[in-house]
Amino acid sequence: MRTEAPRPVRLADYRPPPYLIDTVMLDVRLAPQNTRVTSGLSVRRNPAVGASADPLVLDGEGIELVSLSLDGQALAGDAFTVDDERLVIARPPTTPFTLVVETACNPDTNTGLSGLYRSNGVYCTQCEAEGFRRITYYIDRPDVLARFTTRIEARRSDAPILLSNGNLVEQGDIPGTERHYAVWHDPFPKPSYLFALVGGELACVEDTFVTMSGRNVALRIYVEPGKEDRCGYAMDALKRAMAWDEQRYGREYDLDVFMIVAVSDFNMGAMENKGLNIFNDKYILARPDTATDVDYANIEAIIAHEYFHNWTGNRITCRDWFQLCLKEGLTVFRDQEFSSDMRSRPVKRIADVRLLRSHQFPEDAGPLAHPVRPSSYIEINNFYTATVYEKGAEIVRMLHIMLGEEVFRSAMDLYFDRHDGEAATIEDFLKCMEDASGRDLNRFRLWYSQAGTPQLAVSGRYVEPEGVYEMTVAQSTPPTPGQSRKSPLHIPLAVGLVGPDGRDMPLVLEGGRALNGQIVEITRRETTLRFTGIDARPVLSLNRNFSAPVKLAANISEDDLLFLVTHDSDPFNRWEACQKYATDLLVRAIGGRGAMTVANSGKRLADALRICLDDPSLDQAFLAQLLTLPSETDLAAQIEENVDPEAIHVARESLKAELGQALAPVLGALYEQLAHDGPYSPDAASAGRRALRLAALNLLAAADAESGTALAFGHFREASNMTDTVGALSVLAILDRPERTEALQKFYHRHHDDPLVVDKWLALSAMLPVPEKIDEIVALTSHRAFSLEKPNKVRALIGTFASANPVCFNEPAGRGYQFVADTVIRLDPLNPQVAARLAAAFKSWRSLEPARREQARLALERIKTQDALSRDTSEIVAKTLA
Ligand code: B3K
Ligand code: ZN
Repeated sequence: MRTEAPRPVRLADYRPPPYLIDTVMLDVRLAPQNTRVTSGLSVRRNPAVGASADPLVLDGEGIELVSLSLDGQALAGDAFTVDDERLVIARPPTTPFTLVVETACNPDTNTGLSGLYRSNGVYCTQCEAEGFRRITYYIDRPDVLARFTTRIEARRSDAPILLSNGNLVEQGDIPGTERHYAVWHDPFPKPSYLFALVGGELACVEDTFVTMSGRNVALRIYVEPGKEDRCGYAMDALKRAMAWDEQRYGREYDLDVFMIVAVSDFNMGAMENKGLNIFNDKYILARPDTATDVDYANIEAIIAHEYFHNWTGNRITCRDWFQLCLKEGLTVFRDQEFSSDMRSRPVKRIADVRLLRSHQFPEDAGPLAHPVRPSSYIEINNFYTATVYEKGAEIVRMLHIMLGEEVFRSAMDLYFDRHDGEAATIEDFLKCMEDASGRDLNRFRLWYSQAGTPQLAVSGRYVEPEGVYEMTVAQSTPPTPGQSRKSPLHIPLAVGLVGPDGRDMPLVLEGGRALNGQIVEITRRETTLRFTGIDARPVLSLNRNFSAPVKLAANISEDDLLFLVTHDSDPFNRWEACQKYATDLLVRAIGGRGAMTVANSGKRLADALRICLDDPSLDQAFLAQLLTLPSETDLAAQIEENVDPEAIHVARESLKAELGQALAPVLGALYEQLAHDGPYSPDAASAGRRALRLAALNLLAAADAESGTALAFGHFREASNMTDTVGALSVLAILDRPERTEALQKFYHRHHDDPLVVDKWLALSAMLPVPEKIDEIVALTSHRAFSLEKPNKVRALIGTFASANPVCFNEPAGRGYQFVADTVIRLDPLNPQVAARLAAAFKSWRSLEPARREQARLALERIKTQDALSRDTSEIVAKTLA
């Protein structure tokens, strides 16, 4: 918390650290309000920087300095200075020395959940990005890599389990006391952000994994006692992830033990600390009656993501925080591929593209737009964004597409080989891609520095007499804050020409220019391509499998889109054509244009869907995606200006109703046919069956509120697993009917003592799109199930309200904005990271229609003028208003 304007940190100002730390001996004596940390650091000058009289600057925040000694001598008061942010030793020795720093901190009052805190009585840490400085004074930056030995001591009754990174080397009681200790040693040099420590009463679920070279690794998942029966799926996912990384990347685990601890209060999903991952328990605990299919899929993906970080992130880390996408984009790509191999590849791709469109595209189009590798930040925690993660993964995916699996793999081998044990940069990564492939990625690298979603305008025409299909692609990227002029990017565009019989035509470029499979690589502002030997008018299938994260505008007729829905050989593009068709028709309806066409179009869409529902080549999970219309947020992003969220909601619901009516017999039959009495299994095929049945229920309920409500209520009553329960409740949750209230009450009554299920109740309760009922949602902040100090509760209730209930969040009088702004203001002093994330819900305010825009601006201004706003929230709000 500060009053003066914080200074931005800039990539251009990067300098190597003047001092390095080789080893750290930490001695942590845990106590709820007064934890003592003694840190012994072996420090030397960085030979790469050369001899100079640099002071030694150690970061530290929210901790109290107890003592300080250098080479065994207490440091005199005039030899150092200490303030709220750092400890500076002006003239340290020129030869290596040992510094011992003793500090105190208070885990109990640490509501920001960064550094060392207690969650439900369990001590745990979160150090990324800059939390280690809240534990002890340190050179808290990722390019300082040290070997850590950690001794933890606590009262046995307070913390029977004591964990840290690496391997356990010693443990025992302290005679004559109620205390005990454990010593952990991590042989791998690591940056401080990967440090972790846990102490508490935890139950352990154990298994083993034999690595490809035959080493035995103990796998341990620690959870709150009593939750052991909910760890099976996480453990299974972990073993599959370990095997997959060996098979796909040749990467083996490197310690004797891999531990995961699940805690209930966590600022995000999980953290990849070396050998000791800490998870939000939402992404570990699952049982058929407590977790949905989506939860299971998330657990699988996040377990894999954190595990994969062991190589992409930990063994090779980031030189500085600007390089965050080096570990995050790459690791997201790796976890996406893992999930694709475990489940249906096209369905996973659809889910990822939905996420990109609903989170990253709006970010890229609004005031918070930033490059995948930003060039400056005020608070790094604000940059764990959809752009860094999801667009970062898309960039790696494009490299994978252009290089092909085999060359990409050899480039990754080179990367692991060349940079193991180092803190690397995007340049290092791209150099490996270039060296292994012999390609020039000079233009491609702009993807890292240029913000904004590229737009491709494509026009194609069939020149029948010449047997040529001609396609012109023009690319542009709209201006983003701080970047008014954009250069053309290197874009791999997967293209298909679908013949009248539905088969792909061979792609032969005029003049014999070679194509990389189906990939056309665009590098100029405008490119014209001529495909020869085309003997009938084809339909253009563009950006297959979403080969590039771009927005497309193409002159493809309604008829051609429907043809692609039913014929494209690329399943992703069958879904995409369907979304595009629905989007166009909804956007027209929202704009009040072409009402007649709209009615007709709805029927034609229903006909195409009917054909797909009959197509044996399509799996059920895919069909469920096909039946799900673009979200209200996606539609708002398409409309771009003067957005009226209520009009979007009404149009979307009425198209759902129209499809439900037109398809009622088929959907009704499908609903019956997909009923299943057997035991629950989380596998992809079973999840697909449930998803399709629920998608049918959704449309049927939209078609006829009376019978639909009854059907959904029946579904709720008969549900024998959480997926069906929540599926039915999500249908009811948006209906303002007594059955909704009754079902939600029953649900709460049944699960009120299970915090993760209560989160589902809070989220479902926040979704009613009826502005007159906002007060009921606001009132839930006083419910005993809610707590501002628990991030999962805040995200469930208020996060869902702001992101999944656009009608109420954007209520015309501004009450939704006031609710979210009030929450940000109350939360900011407690937990700036979560408050700032919530404040980012306003990111699309400028595209609203004028009355709402003004209300949103007032709410933002009110946050901005609060005293002592955190660096996190003030950066988001200032940029959003700028
Ligand atoms: N690396 C962590 C995220 C840390 C967020 C710090 N504010 C989880 C992950 O991406 O794997
Ligand atoms: Zn990550």
